[in-house]
Amino acid sequence: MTIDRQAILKDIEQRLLWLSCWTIHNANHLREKGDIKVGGHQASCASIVSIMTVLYFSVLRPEDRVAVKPHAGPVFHAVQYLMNRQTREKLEAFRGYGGAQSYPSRTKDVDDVDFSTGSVGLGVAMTAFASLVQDYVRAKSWGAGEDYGRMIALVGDAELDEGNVYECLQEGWKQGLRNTWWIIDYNRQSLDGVVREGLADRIKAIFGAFSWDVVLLKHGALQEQAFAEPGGAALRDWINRCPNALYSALTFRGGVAWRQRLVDEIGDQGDVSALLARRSDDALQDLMTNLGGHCLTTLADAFGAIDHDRPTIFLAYTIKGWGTPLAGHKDNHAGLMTVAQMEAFRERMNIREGHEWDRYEGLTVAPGEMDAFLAKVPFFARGGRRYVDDAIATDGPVFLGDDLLSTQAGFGKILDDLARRDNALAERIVTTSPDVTVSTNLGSWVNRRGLFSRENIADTFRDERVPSAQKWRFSPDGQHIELGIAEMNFFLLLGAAGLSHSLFGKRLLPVGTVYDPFILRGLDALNYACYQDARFLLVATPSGVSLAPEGGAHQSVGTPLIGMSQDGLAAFEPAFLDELSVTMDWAFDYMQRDGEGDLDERTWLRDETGGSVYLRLSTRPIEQLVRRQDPAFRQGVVDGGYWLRQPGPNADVVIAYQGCVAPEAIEAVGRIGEDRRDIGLFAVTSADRLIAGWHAAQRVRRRGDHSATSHIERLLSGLPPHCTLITVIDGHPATLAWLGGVHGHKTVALGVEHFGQTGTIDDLYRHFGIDADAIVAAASNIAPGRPIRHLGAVG
Ligand SMILES: Cc1ncc(C[n+]2csc(CCOP(=O)(O)OP(=O)(O)O)c2C)c(N)n1
Ligand SMILES: [Mg+2]
Repeated sequence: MTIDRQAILKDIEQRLLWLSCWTIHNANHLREKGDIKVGGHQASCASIVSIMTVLYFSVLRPEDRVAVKPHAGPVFHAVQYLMNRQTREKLEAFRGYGGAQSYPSRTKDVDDVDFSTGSVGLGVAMTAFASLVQDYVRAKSWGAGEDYGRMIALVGDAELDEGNVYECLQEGWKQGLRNTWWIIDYNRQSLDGVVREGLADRIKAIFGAFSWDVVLLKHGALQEQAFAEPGGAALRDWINRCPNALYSALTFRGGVAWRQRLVDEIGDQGDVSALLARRSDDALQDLMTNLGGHCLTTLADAFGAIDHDRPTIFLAYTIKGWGTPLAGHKDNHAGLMTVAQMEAFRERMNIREGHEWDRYEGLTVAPGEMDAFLAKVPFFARGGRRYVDDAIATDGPVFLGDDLLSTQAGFGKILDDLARRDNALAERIVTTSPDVTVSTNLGSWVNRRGLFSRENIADTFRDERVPSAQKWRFSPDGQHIELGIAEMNFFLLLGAAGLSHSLFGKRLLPVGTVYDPFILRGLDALNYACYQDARFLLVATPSGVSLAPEGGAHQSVGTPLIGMSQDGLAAFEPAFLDELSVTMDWAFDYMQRDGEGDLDERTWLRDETGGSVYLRLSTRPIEQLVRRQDPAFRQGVVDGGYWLRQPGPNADVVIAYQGCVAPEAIEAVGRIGEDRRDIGLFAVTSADRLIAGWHAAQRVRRRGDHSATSHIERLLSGLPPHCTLITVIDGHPATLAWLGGVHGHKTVALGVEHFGQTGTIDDLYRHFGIDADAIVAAASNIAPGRPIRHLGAVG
């Protein structure tokens, strides 16, 4: 670094420190919003400003992507503000309605956030999967683009407590992870306190074991200089022996306290005493807080020295609250400078009152010099870094001719059909699965399209002529990414692959298969992927209790409710193959939409914006009693439901079902129909889309457009008031129980509320009361009319 450059970077670092603390202060003390304090995080910002200064203004290139630790959000916004890419209005409204977000958000912020963060640990691992996706895309004939970027995570040290970080380490090692940097803001403080001694040694050992390079940034240049002075070695030893908590406490207390302690413990009246005596109290505080993560030169040298693509972790020692009166206090995580402290801080930072938001306030270099410097910062040289890629046309539904098949098997056959095609759709599909590739029916797709790895790996079993249905050949052309069992990794990969068009300019159509109950294992990562607006098709089997003898531990009860409540995810549970075919074709299109948020005036769904899709499928083979491909059928399937048997005007009973209990519902209708008039049978393909449309139409009506009517309101509008709805699902009954609320019909909701019981499908359906007998009994008990003759035995 030249002297000038160093001065400019120092100025920028101080501007970032000021602006981030001011943004938070402003949101808490100045904005009118009652007396609610919204939390500090000034200390979390202060500990990482030096690192972010060096990265954003010197080291990064436009192709690099960064996940910023959640509580450094204000620093990130300050970086963008300095570059004129964030507005003062948004910063003044920080954490407010329409303002800059507390934690960087791809979807809600306007300033080019690469990866959202917030749930600690996920942004960290996301970078590893983004790197894997980068490798995948660039290995393909259609994937050429800009240079390989480094996927960088700025990590709070407490984030390393999150298990998903280590799950991803193991996966990364298997996949030959590269171009990934994790920079640990090692301030040795979390939310509640100071981290245990010796964490650095554990980190070194763990990351070393997975072939990461570990770079320690413990001391800054000032400290290194002092260590070279007579007595310096003793000072170095003392620092290295000093417990984290004591170091933090002395930092908080300042120069006088340092001197007292150091004199007490290593003051020898000789070299060390002289070394200390040469420094004022302020200079001593500067020296002792000059850790590697706060030294611009040390940081720039360390990042600049990396001339390889191996994954690298930088352990940058920092001080939480560095440069502020909060420095080092163990309670400073949510701490906030008082108005008086902020005043003193303002003066020390050379900020004139009323000029707090001025971009160049308090600079030591001339504004012209700063202008010239900022105009050439490499990271910002190309402007915005959000890419787009053309949408890929779908081929229309692949209809299957089978008479008896499960939706899971149907899914495998449809993918197999797509795999035979030589077109863009087949080319851009990438599948993945957490070690359940074969058991979720992806086998034939993988046989045709191969597994991805950067290097060719032969299929040993095939070469050794061991007969196997699976051709397990790895190559750069492969289109299946095989993951270990960790479901967090699975959802993080879907998240990264589902952002490929935006991150790398090349669209992928990710399809992930998982056991339905284990969605829960990766739930936060699923939520995280949706929050970032990643686009993917999630296919989950087996589901419910219909997996039967497979065992109680694998039953999923609440997943339909997850599908309904997860924002950004349209959930379907088709029963018949034709429904599945229509849904999959629609899904590939829906995943690629990026229109405005206007509501569809037929369904009142937000369909123009698109999103991800979840198919809850079943391993239960079902006789294909429904064979339809006509437009009305297709529309009904996509909108969330259709009449399998239209109710008559005097219907006493309507049976509504979702998913693989269709045969039970159909049988029950046949039996009830003899004794009840006009009975209707309603096939629900997506309770999620039905309820979303209903709620949206209600909102539109409240705003004055009384003509707004949703799909479900139209479908149920002809039912007489006395009609009873009986709903049934192999899942939590609340999924469909709300149907009665649409027009005020009495409802009996059948479903599963307990898990763990094993048995055949017949046993379990009887046990949980979702078989035809139970449906008939419900109709007999509750709906008025003469007794139903075909009641059968109810267990
Ligand atoms: C999954 C999750 N659990 C809990 C929190 C609440 N939380 C926010 S920050 C934090 C501790 C952060 O400590 P660290 O990572 O060391 O950050 P820094 O010290 O740099 O602020 C916690 C527990 C969260 N954001 N995400
Ligand atoms: Mg910390």
